[in-house]
Amino acid sequence: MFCLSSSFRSPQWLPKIHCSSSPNYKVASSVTTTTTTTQNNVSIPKIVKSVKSLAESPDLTSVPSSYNFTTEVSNILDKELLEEEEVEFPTIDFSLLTSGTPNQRSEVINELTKACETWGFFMVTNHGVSETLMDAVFDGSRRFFELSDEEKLEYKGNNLIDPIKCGTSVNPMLDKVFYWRDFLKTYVHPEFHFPTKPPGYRETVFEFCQRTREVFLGISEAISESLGLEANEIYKRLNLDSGLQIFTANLYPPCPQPDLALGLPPHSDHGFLTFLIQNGVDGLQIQPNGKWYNVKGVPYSFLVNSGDQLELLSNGRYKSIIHRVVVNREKARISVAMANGPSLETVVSPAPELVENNRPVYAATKYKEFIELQKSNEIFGKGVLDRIRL
Ligand SMILES: O=C(O)CCC(=O)C(=O)O
Repeated sequence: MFCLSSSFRSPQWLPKIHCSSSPNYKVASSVTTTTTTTQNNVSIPKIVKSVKSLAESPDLTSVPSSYNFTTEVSNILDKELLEEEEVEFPTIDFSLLTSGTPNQRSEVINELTKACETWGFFMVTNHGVSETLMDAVFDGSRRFFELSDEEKLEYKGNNLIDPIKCGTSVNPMLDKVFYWRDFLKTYVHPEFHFPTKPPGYRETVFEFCQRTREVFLGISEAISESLGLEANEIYKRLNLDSGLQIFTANLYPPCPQPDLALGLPPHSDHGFLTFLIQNGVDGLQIQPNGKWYNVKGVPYSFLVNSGDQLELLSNGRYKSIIHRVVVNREKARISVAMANGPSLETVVSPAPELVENNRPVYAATKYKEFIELQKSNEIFGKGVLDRIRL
C-alpha cells in the first residue's frame, strides 16, 4: 500500500557511484525529507493502493468509482473531439543536425519551426541512444514497479519537491479522481538522485540520462536557431549547465474499463522540452488545436513535447502542448519521460528579441516558483501559464 501519512523512513543511500560522467553530472549521496501535513499542521493519513496491485486483484472486473471520470469531470474523456485520421507527426532526424551538411541542418531547423508552431510535438529519430540502453531502462522500470508496495514505500517522498518520489495517480492528496498510473519520479540533473533498488537500475538510468541530455542539448540549440536566436542563447538564458532534469517512469497497467479511467489528465509540462520513450504500447494523446490526436510512436524514437518554459521564453510563439494518457484493457504500458528545464533559480522571461512592441505576453517567473505553483494545485490544463499571462 502507498500510505500518505507523516511517518517516513529515509531512503538508504549507497555511497556515491562513480561513472564516467560528464562534468555536469553530480551524484547525490543524501536527501533531505520533511513530513507532509495540512495547512493546520495536522497529518491526514490517506491510503491509496498502487494501481498495479489493484489491477492484479483477481476479482477486479470494473473500475472502482474513485477512478471513474465520467461522473466527476464529464468532458475530460470527450471522445468526440478525437481526430481518428492517421496523422503523420513531424519527425526530426537528429543525425542531420549533428553531422549533416549545412543545407541539411537548416532544412531540419525549418522542420522544427513548423513542428513547434503547428504541433508542439515531434519525434526524434537517429539520435544515437541505443535500443539496448532503452530496453534496459524499460526492464529496470518494470522491475522497480514489481518491488513490493512496502519496498517502494521507502521512496515515496513527503514533499512536493523531494528529489525522489514514487506513488500512484498524480497527487492523491489533491486529485479529485485517481489516475490509472503508478510512477517513480526523480531529479537526475544537476544532481543525480535515484533508488538503489532493483539492482542495476540506477546505473542504467544514469547512463540513459546522460545520453538523452546530449540529444536534448542538440535539439535546444536547433530550436534556438529556429527562433532566430544564436544557437547557444537558450542554453545561456535557461542556465542549462545546471538545468533541472526530471526522470519519470510511468506504469499504466491493463484496465478493465478503459473508457472510464484516464492514465493522466490533460496537462502541459512545466519544463522546456520533455523527451519520452514508451515500451511499444501507445496511449499518449496530444491536443494541438482543440482536437485530440492519438500518438502512434515510432519504435525507439523520442516523442518530444514542448513545455511551458518554451512558451514563456518564445513569448507565446511556440505553445506548450496539452497532452493526456489513455489506458487499454490488454497491455501494460510503461513510458519514461525526461523533463528538461532551466535551473531552479533561473528567472525565465520572454527573450527580448521575440517581444514585439515592447509587449511581453508573460511575466518573468522564477522556475522554482513556477513548479511550486503547478504542484500545489490539481494538475490540469495550463493553469500556471494562465496565471502569469500579462
Ligand atoms: O506516459 C505518457 O505518455 C505521458 C507522460 C506524461 O505526460 C508525464 O509523465 O507527465
